[in-house]
This record gives sequence, structure tokens and C-alpha cells, in this order.
Amino acid sequence: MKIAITCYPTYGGSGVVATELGMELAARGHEIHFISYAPPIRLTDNNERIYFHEVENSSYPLFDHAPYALTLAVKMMQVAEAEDLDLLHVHYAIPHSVSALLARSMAAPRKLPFITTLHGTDITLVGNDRSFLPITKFSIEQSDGVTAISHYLKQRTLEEFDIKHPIEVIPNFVNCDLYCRKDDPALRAEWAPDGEPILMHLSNFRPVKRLTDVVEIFALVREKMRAKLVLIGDGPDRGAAEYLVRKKKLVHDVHFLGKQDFVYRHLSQADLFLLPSDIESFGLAALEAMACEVPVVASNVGGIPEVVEHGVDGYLHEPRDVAAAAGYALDILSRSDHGRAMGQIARINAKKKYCANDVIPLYENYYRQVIGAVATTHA
Ligand code: GMT
Repeated sequence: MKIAITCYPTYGGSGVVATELGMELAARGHEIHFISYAPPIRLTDNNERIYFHEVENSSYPLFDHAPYALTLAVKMMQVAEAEDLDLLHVHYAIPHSVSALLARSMAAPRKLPFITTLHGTDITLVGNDRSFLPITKFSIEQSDGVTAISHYLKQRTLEEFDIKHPIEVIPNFVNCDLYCRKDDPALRAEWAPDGEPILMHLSNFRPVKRLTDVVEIFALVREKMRAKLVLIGDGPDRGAAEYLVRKKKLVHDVHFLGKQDFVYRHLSQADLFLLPSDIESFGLAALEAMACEVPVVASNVGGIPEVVEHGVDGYLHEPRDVAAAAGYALDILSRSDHGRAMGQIARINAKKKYCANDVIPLYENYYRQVIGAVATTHA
């Protein structure tokens, strides 16, 4: 199949999933065209079946804000024509599904079906800003196919938008061959020279991730035992976290790595992963850690309980309850054999439901189903 994938290319879960999906599909012989304003950050593959089409920002004195949704729609239509695409697959509804809808209309009578994959904040954001509701609802309902990355998100979308459109749950996935435990003693020694246990967190450091809670949890753990904290990512809350680290006199115990490629190399060295988010429709970073045999302590919100099983491969706590999170962290770290065993179960559970080898065929089947249905309906 010839598929165009549109996503936010920056550091965010939906862009990561879209990029990994494109790379997995290309590896399976499909032709993939990424359409966005920049090459997706996780696009590390040089597969010859992967193409990138840049959407240029138009500048004109009249435009205070460049109309990205429109230039994207035109690019989608042009790429569809030039490359004879079978399908557009957009990740994150706002504004990508609106652009795809315009592209499909402009391409007529040529058939250009589009699938919208919902990731979370494209739906939950609407709860905070109702002005997005009508257009998001409309573009979801107009999609030829809609997927959500967790059962929680499907339910939330149906309730929030009151739509009758069927939504297919196709969960996020991880490449289980790449994301696996590979001990790197040199890297570990860099962060924890005296063999201290390592806690890790990976995110885009937005307020919803509660990065300062990560530091608070670590500080409570550090009161009871020697340990190190490794923070991967960057974003608006980095400054607040750095300030808190200094205030708590933990500068020598906390490593800020910034944005990193090939995060499995880092995750593999962790003894515990923290994800104390306020909301998380899936929690991809937790799954990636689990595949690397790292137990997770996370908040019991959104789709996280679909990924982490409380008391089995990690622990779940109420959001913002840093004391409970620290208690669970200490439980895992103070008995290293217990932590290792939980980590091994984490990988088994991640493999059971979320390996790319099992999830990608769900997308391929869904693509065929949507393309087939559109071909028959409009014939
Ligand atoms: O919150 C983020 O990290 C960004 C956001 C996005 O859309 O890029 O992530 C959402 O999509 C991820 C991939 O499907 C999910 O793993 C995250 O749980 C989800 N974030 C939220 O729901 C807050």
C-alpha cells in the first residue's frame, strides 16, 4: 500500500507512534510518505520506501499566523496525486483530520480515504476549550476510519463528542526486538558510579507529566536510600524541576539528559520508571520501559491501567500522591530481586499485547478494510 502519514514531528507521544508506525510499515514493504512541517524526530530509518514531504509555512504580511491547516491540506492532495496514494493516515485530530478532509474533497472524484488516530490531548483538550468541539467532532465523523490508542480514549471520545461513528481500538506498540534489556555497565557507571539504583523518567516535560512530582518522589526515596534519577526529555517544566533539584540539594543525584534518540539504550539501564502524570491516555513511555524489563510506578489514570498491572509489573497510585509513589518505589528498589522479577514480568506483559509484530498487522487490516469500504461505497 502507499500511505501518507501526518503527525506532529516534535517530541510528543503521537508523533513517536506515527513515526514508528511508518518505519514498521516500510519494513513490511509498504511505501510511506510522511507529510509535516519538519521531519519527525524519531525518523531514524533510511529505508528507501520512506519519503518526507515538507509543508512550507507561508508568510504574508496579512497572516499573523500562517494557515498551516490549509497548506497541509494542499500538500496532502498534491502528494496523493503525484504518488498515487491509497490512504491518508493522520495522527492527532486537530488540525490534521480537518486538513485530510479538505484534501479528500479537493482530490474528488479521485478516492482519497483518510483515517484519524486519536491520541489523547486532541480529545481531552476539547474539555478545556469548547471552541474546538464542533470542528473536531465533524472531522472525526467525516473520517473514513477512526482509531483510538486505548479503550479509555475510545470511551472518553464517545462520551465527550456524543458521536456514533465506530472507533477501532488499536493500541500503541513497541518494537520488542529493539526495546529489550541490554545492560551497559559503562553508561550505568556514568550515572551511578557506586552502583546506586537508577530511577528514570522520559517525557516532553509538559505540566500534565508532573515533572516536579518526579523530583519530589525521588527526594523522598533519597531520604531512605542512595539512588540516582535520570530525566530524559525537555519542555516547559524543566526550569521548575531544575530549581527544585537545587532546592532539595540533589544536584549530584539527578541527571538531565535532554532529548535523546534511541531511548531504549537509556531505559535499559533503569531499575524503575516513574510516570506520575495527571492524565495519560496510554503512557507509551511506560510501555517502552516495561519492554526493557523496567517496572513502573505510575498514576492510576486514563489508559495507564491498561498497560501497567498494579502489584504485578509495577504499582499505580492516585495522581499527585507523591508519598504513595515513593512508598512503592522504595518497595521495588529496596529489594532488588523483587524489582528484577517485576521487571521481567513487565516485559512478558508488554510482549503479550503490545509488540509491533502483533499490532502493525491490525493497522494493515484496518487500512485494507477502509480502502475496500470506500471503493465499494463510492463506486
Ligand atoms: O502527552 C504527550 O506526551 C503528548 C501526547 C501526544 O499526543 O503527542 O501524548 C498522547 O499520545 C501518546 C501516544 O499515543 C500517549 O502515549 C499519551 O498517553 C498521550 N498523552 C496524554 O494523554 C496526556
